[in-house]
Amino acid sequence: MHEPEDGRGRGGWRWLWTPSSPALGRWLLVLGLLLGGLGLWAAGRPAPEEPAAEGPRSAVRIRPSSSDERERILARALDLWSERPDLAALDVVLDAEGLAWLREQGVGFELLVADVDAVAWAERMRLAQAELARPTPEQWFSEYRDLETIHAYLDTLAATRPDLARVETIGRSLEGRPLRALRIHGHGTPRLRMLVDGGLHAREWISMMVGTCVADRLVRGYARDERLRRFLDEVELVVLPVSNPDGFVHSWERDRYWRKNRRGDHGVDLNRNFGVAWGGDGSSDNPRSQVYRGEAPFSEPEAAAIRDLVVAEGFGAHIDLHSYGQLLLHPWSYTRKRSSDHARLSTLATGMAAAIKAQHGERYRLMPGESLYPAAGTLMDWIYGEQRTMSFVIELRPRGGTGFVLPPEQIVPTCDEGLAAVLSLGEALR
Ligand code: 0X9
Ligand code: ZN
Repeated sequence: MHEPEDGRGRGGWRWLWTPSSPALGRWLLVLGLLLGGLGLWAAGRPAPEEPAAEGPRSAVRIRPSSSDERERILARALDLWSERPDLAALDVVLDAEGLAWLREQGVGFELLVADVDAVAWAERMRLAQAELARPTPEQWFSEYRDLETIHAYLDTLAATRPDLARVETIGRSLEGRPLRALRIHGHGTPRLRMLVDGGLHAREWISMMVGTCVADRLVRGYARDERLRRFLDEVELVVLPVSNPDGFVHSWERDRYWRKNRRGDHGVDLNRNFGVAWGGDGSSDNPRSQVYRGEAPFSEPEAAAIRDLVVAEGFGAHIDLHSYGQLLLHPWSYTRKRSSDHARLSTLATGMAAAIKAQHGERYRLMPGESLYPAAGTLMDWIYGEQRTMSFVIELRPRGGTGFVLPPEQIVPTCDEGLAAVLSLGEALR
């Protein structure tokens, strides 16, 4: 994410109705909302904020023709979703006035999501129904799960194989929620320690699901899968699926597109709060920015807890799960300078990309983080800089599409890709 735009992300849940809807559609919609609302109530979840009556906010992909144009677009954007290296594309959120402004300026754009709040609302309604049903283990990854459900699932995994897995609380969030991790290891002394974390950014829900799912595959697959058994006998894995629990709860309950933690009324981007090159390019000192770095390195308890874990453990490998864009990034994030392990890091990333492609044919492009855009104070840079840990960011599915709101049918295939990357990295380094 680039320094934006003061990154307000207007948030809240918006009304789905549009004047052009046919009457029948409207009635079905009202019925759906009522049922959904009932589901929310029955699930004991606070109702989302009153949907605002303003026009829709749309996500568009733009390829600015100059850096000047790019800056003007960013200044106008309500939110920045993603930046892409191919032709320097930007995915931004704009309101109707913003779209009209683009047209006036003659700036071409591709519409990704016509109404981002309607998409989020539809997802919320679907989830309200899903929450009423108790999933069987086979159904667990067919839908997104909230913080409490994910944390409870870690306990289930540990109870299934107490000889392989145990739950640890590595610290607490600003609002006092536990940062719960699953430590997984087979038999014998591990030759490699590996950290996999998800959910540093609240709205990137697929990353929390993939983290949990990788843990699930390893724990439940150990008994019957020779490859997984060998892997876990040699590698000790710590999986922290939700690194930003307060933000995640806020994203479920109030603002689907919330990114940061819940510091003050603005939040801090945890992936700008780590102590390597803290304060540099691609981070902001403006609390309203989506890439606000906080008052000091490790000012945020979530980042400090990860630091303490990393210092205590000495991981040889690390994957930081994010979304979206289908990218494999390696250090550095903050500078164009080649890291001294550039060749090794890109060989490892090439191996991961091949393993991912072998799953469902999806391509993940690889590059140093900075080639995407500069970002200072990231977890990946700090782990690599601090301990020379082979560290990567994986931007999971989708490539564009509906951005952070990925259809639930894609959780399992994306997990296949995440697991393939974890196994490829661990096997290369053990
Ligand atoms: O900006 C970030 O923190 C990460 N991307 S995201 O869209 N998930 O927010 C990427 C950080 C990796 N480093 C660089 N791109 N420089
Ligand atoms: Zn992210």
